[in-house]
Amino acid sequence: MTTTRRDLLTTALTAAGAVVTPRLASAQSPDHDHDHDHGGDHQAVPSDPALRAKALESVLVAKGLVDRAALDVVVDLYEHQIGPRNGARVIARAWVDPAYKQRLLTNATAAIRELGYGGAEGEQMVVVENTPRVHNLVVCTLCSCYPWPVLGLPPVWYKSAAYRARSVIDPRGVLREFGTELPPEVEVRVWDSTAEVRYLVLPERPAGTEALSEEELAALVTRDSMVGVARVGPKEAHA
Ligand SMILES: [Co+2]
Repeated sequence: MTTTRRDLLTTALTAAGAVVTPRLASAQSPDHDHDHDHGGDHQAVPSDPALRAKALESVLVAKGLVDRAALDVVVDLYEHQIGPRNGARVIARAWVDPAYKQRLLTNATAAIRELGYGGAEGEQMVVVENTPRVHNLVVCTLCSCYPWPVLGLPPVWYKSAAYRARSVIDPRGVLREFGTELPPEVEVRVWDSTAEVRYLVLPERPAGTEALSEEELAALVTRDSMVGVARVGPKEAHA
């Protein structure tokens, strides 16, 4: 018998659906409510939407309607450029404007909206400040909750089972793998995102940047520094 690509995809989608349902049911808990629509990230096999997206992409590419390289450019744009640049502007504003920083730390959602950013996946924002004594790290232990309006799409590593588990068990080890070595006296705080609350790290402003403009400061702020896996260095390449 001939097995078509469509049959394979149908089988894969059905199998994924069968796995997803019981896992999702058991993943619900009162203290970490994940009653939202990216629950597909909760299992190891690709999620139902991911499989559908992949199937759709395959068909479009096969029919010559889209170019895979062009798709990669679009994803890169949202994942690395547009999204994190919004967050970087928020951080730079906080660095130059103490009153804004205060508003950001007390009501992040409203302060971020002042700069025009908000909406889906960012309705309830909390900003946590790095200091010489405290370093903050953001994770979503159950799936991939992430503040889209300020950071764009979550990177693949943020969604990985390894990052989600190890950020809690061994945050310093995870930070080391990202090249971030923290002195032992610095306290590491790990923030577990939920469907409701999304966290953004306010990194420390690097020394020697007093003469920089707000725009130049924003250019130093990387996506990774706002998730907390990195710090902002004066010579850091942009995200
Ligand atoms: Co989540």
